[in-house]
Amino acid sequence: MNESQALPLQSNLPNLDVSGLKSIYRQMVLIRRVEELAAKAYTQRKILGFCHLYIGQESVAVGAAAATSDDYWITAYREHGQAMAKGVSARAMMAELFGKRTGSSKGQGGSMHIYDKESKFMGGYGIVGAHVPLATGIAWAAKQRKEGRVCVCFFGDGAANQGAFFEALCLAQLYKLPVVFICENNFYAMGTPLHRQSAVTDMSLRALGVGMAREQFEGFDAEVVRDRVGAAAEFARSGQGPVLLEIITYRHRGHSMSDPAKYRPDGELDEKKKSDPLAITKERLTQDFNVSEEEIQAIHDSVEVEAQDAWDFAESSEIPDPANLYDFTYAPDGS
Ligand SMILES: Cc1ncc(C[n+]2csc(CCOP(=O)(O)OP(=O)(O)O)c2C)c(N)n1
Ligand SMILES: [Mg+2]
Repeated sequence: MNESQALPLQSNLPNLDVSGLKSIYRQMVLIRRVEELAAKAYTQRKILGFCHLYIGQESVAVGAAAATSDDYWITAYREHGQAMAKGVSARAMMAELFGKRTGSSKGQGGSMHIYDKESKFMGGYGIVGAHVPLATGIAWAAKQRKEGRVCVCFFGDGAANQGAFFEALCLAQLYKLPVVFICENNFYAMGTPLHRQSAVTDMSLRALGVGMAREQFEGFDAEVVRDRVGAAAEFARSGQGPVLLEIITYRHRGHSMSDPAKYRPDGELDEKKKSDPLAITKERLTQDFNVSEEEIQAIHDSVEVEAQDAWDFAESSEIPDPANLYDFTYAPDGS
């Protein structure tokens, strides 16, 4: 029997002070507001194509970013919140969604293909599970270059049933690569509930087949996510090998903009909203750090200004020139 290793109980990250927690709260509020505006823009046909909102899952991205700000990230198509948590501005995000030249992918990627080399955000990907082997490759490169960085790879519960996922885990463990695989279990793959996708519903158990360290936890509290992702990153960074984290979360909206999510059992959404990540962190700020309602309101006010500015910036930016259609697909000069 080769049971996988347990993670260290706590990361070495210092506890967050009030300003650290406020910044986590502001980031989550900003992501939610930008997503709400994206939904509005979509219904006005300012955003075309697919659009998968992250509302309800903000604590996962923002908590993870607080632990791995200088590491590589790669993810799937529900990535607006992850890209912003990692460093993509609200302006560059909204402009990309609007298909404008000022967007993070020069308006040529769209919702599912946000990319930002500078913040080491290695992209969103539309093919379920296909980016997981890329994470293994990025970690391989980081190890060869002795960068001391890990690759954090996000994917869904549905993706954890895909073939390439298993191959990527197998190789990452064999070579002890610095990857933190994060399965964001939001209990649905499109309209299919978890128990109808997989006989094993503890997705962290996928690690056992390749001898990988694993952990499963609830991710509604951004501070908990920061601590556990921090512990996993320290483990991977120190050369002990990759880790599979299953983070329990929930999406408040449908799979994409065309999904009214009628397949949920009655009352489920209301029940899950009781663990809304924003409410949890707000309560911590007001109860434990005595932050006043006025200060909370000031955060929301400044977010409103930033989100509206992003909308205006996106709307007033130019569309890409068709002459550039085939540019940016391959790196110039093989660089
Ligand atoms: C290989 C492949 N198969 C099917 C699809 C269609 N598809 C898009 S999203 C999705 C569900 C994935 O669910 P999950 O991995 O749980 O991510 P979530 O949407 O919940 O974030 C499916 C089946 C696809 N894009 N790629
Ligand atoms: Mg899912």
